[in-house]
Amino acid sequence: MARATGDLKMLRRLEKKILWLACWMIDQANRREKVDGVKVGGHQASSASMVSLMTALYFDVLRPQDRVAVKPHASPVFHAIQYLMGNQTLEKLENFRGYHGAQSYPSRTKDVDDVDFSTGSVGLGVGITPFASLIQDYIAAKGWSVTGEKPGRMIALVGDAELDEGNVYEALQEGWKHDLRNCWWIIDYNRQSLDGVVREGLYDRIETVFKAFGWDVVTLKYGALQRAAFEELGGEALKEWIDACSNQLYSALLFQGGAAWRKRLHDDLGDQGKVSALIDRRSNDELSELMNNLGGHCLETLSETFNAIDHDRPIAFIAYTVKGHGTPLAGHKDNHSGLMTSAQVQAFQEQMKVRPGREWERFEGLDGSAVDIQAFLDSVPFFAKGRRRYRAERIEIPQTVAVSPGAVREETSTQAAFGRILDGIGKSDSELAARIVTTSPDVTVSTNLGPWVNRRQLFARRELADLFRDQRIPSAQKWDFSPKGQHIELGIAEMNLFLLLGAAGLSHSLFGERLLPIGTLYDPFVSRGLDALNYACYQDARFIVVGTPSGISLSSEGGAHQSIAQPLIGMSQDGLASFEPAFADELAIIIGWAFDYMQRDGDGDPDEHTWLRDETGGSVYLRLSTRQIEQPGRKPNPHFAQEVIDGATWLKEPGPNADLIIAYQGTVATEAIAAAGMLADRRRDIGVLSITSADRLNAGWQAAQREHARGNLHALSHAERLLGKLPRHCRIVTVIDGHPATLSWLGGVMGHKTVSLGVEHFGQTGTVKDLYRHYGIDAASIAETAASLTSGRSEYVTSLRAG
Ligand SMILES: Cc1ncc(C[n+]2csc(CCOP(=O)(O)OP(=O)(O)O)c2C)c(N)n1
Ligand SMILES: [Mg+2]
Repeated sequence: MARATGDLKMLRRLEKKILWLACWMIDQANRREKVDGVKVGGHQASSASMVSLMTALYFDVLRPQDRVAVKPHASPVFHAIQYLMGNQTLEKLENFRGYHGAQSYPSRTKDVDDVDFSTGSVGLGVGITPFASLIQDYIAAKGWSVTGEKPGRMIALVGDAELDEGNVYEALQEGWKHDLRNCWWIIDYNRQSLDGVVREGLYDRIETVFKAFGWDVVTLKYGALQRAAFEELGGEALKEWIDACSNQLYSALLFQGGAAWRKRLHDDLGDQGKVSALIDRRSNDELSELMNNLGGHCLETLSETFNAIDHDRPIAFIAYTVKGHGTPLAGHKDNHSGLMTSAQVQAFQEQMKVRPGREWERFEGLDGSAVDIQAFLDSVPFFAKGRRRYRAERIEIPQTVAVSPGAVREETSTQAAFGRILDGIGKSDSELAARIVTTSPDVTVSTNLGPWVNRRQLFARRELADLFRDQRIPSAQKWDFSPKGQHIELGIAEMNLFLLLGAAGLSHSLFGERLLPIGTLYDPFVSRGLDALNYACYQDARFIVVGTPSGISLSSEGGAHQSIAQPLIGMSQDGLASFEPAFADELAIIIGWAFDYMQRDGDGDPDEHTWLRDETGGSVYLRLSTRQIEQPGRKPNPHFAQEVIDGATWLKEPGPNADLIIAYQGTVATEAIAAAGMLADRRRDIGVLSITSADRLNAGWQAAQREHARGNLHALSHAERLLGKLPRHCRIVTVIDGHPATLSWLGGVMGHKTVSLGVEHFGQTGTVKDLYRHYGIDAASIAETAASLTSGRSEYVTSLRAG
């Protein structure tokens, strides 16, 4: 129940104010001078649809530990609420959708008003809430909860068309497996999407689906006014009519208003005495108000229903609403991007009793005293603790991680080394080991997380022993589930992996407890979860994602399992530092660095050594391989370690007269080294550049160039330092088991002619040798390419082939 009847009155005032502010914000944004001919936009109708729901939630139902993903197009409503509470500035509202203004879609990173989850790509805000709840449970199970609160509810305010997104159902299924608690999805069931009105009968589908996954379904169909009318004589007939009415017709009548309702109801219900009298007792305005009084717009109903929930089972609330409710846009099927005209805004303003010039004033047009309203706002529980952004202590990284001698063998793959490094950490009782949480979409064993999981076990809210072990059936995997476990095993859906990494990677900020999440998946399937990866990065979640195996080096698996574009994804994804080391010693250094990088949150100036913004930190992507290759057997030193992190190091330093260098990234190191060997008798000074991160090498170069443009001519990036000492005539051949564009930019750094080898077309089945030859990344092809760049080509190529 709302706290008191007086509160309900107050909620109604706030509802009116929030609707006004949201509509005015969008209106003003669209009245700003268009400098570049691009419309500003905004969603008055989508916002209006959610005003009552959000008023009830934020001013009555929510508690500080609750976390909310707000439907993207209700961003103005959210900002209006925060503005009323003094958490959003007038300047930013006036500049909604403008440069440094309040964001079009709620953004954790770009908005100042305590956004819990960013939204924008429909379905993802919905999908992250079950995973946030799982992480909340995980933290509680470890006895860590810094807030000491009872668990928060992870709430998604869902546009009904968001339920078209497949990731929503993937999340439902995964939630069921993990015994999901404390998760509410409140569906703004306005039966409209962007292009129009949704299919009839959607309600039944939605209800059935949720129930199938073990959710409670609570329907908010009729408001208090409607329920009262149904109790009147003839009310039953009216209810039956409403229930039978199609979405299209209901919307159209809502748009047309009272007179249209009267005519239609009379036409359909005929002269049925009682119900006709029920209709005739009401004026057109009253009739319209009655038909608009759906559950999702009735503060009383909303408040009562939400506050009455006394359990932690997941709930889908289906709240019937009207898109554009309370505005002239209500119900029209084209209203998604529709904006009120000037005349409509003027009339709306008069109706809201907002005097010209006072449009932004917080209490303008509200009845009741400003002192009383302010006193009410000051007492709202949700805002009582101020901004709910936590910080967590930094977890120490033992030096041994970056050295990990156990990971290095004479011959090994980066994937095997990864497994050994994690296993080594798992053996220790360090704080680092305790804070790592791993996860994988059904590829735990095949991505080499197995040894770590055997040590650290699987997480579940309830204990579940490994039946095979109990039955003494030999198996390499010892999988006990318990609240102590540190691995969260997921089903195959990669979207869920990235949503979970997103939620776990925000744990320090959402729950005040640092987790160091590591997720593994097959590299090509990074694409399957790409939007959720982007979403996690956009929210500044912190995690390590390991794509393994990768490339055509996964030779016998064929084109469907061999990744090509992933190095470019790694380079272009903001918030993600990508590495593809060739050797185990490099990988150990990178992992040690990554644990630290994930925990950084400064915002100082770029590092003058690399010109990267390393103070801010971010997430890390490791592209690894199952291909076993001979290891160089080096002794790591600090200089080498720094270069590995900066993105490149000379495997073979070029001589003073080098006319060729071979630059490689990843497991084709062996081919690059062999090619250099084949060429060495003619080209003593040949260099081999080992690139551990095209991403960071490139980013440092870009940053230094920007610094040059600003007039700092001393800015020198790592790439410039490495390539700057090469003679001008020197050629570069680059090679990668991935798209060649990953490295082709190296030619632009100092203007050296460059040829880039790699994979551009879908892979094949075969041996590594077959495939490297087919795609021209074997040693002979590299050497041939090098030869073609210099004089005396034909004779030289002949000798190479003969050799
Ligand atoms: C992944 C994705 N695809 C497309 C869009 C474009 N889009 C924005 S809103 C919308 C329809 C939303 O309808 P609904 O969720 O019912 O919200 P309503 O506007 O009715 O409140 C679409 C298709 C988007 N934001 N994200
Ligand atoms: Mg809708």
